[in-house]
Amino acid sequence: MSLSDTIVRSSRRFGLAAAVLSFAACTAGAPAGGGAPLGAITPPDVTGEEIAVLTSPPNVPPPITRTTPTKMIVNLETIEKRITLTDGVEYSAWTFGGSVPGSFIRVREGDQVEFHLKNGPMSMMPHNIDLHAVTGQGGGAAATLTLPGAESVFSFAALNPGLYVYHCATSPVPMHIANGIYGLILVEPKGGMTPVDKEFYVMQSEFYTKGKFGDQGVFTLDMDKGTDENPTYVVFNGSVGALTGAGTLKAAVGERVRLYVGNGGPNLVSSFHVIGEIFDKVYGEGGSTINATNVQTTLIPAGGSAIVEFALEVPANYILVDHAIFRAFNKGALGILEVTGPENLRVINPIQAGTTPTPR
Ligand SMILES: [Cu+2]
Repeated sequence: MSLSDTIVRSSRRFGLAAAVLSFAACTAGAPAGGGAPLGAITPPDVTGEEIAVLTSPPNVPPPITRTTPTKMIVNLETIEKRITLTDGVEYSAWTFGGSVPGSFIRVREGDQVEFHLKNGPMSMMPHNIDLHAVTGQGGGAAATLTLPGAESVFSFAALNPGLYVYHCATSPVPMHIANGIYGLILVEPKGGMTPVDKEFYVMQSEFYTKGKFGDQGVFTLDMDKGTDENPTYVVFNGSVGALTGAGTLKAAVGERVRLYVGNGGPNLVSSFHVIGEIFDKVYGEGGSTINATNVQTTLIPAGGSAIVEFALEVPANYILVDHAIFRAFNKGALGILEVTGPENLRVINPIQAGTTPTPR
């Protein structure tokens, strides 16, 4: 089935009138012609300007060392492209910046962000962006509905520190999100994040395709499975094995690691766990406060996030999972953090393997 077939069927399912109304609501308040906002405001405490460094998962832009707010220019493009969910399984995805999840954005509390959203010239669909870090209509969606080949611009104040999901909110919203068009934006607190040795960007999400896990072919969204919340794939960073093999995350004994973890959904809540580790600190639900210590598994709601930190005491292959465990071993939500360095037998000591039966 083609993309256009899918959207027509989807519109029928949602009710075309509702889809059109919703679409109109999304465009209300957008600047005429989708151009730059009238009367852009620069608060008196905002000085200079920077172009935001954007990174593809699992990479995170460098920490912000500025101590004063600036005008931060973000350039992000929606790109429709085919991605690989697993060997022999392709999916016609919609992305921010060409990756699933989309580019990681890092700004500072107090920054005035000038956001440029381009929609790639090869796109078939309009797209917009709802950043959960934004206060105001649609989190920016109302100001950014962008046709293929066009660009929208809006500005917002980064009022609240935290780790926020962003996603496309063009109607039908579930279809856009299910097709992979989401990512994370970190608003660093004014005092900055505590320094750590390694930071990684991990985002869980689901894909809904006809048939079973591993069935070969090129797929688009199966709206019935999406509505039933019955995903074929549950993955970290957009594909089965994105964080294993060549994509394995790497760190060393003695280092402190911070994971910025998001959940694009569109439906499931993640029971995020790292096998063999304990989260020393959790910024629950991606807020700016460490509200839990010594945590085994943290819940990450659909459209939400968490920041977890831990020290590495011994070498191991630590395994990132959604501890709703069939999702990890049967649907793809599994990654590896490979840690090398000296053993510490006080921390863990394999004394005797029970692989040889002892005579009775
Ligand atoms: Cu979209």
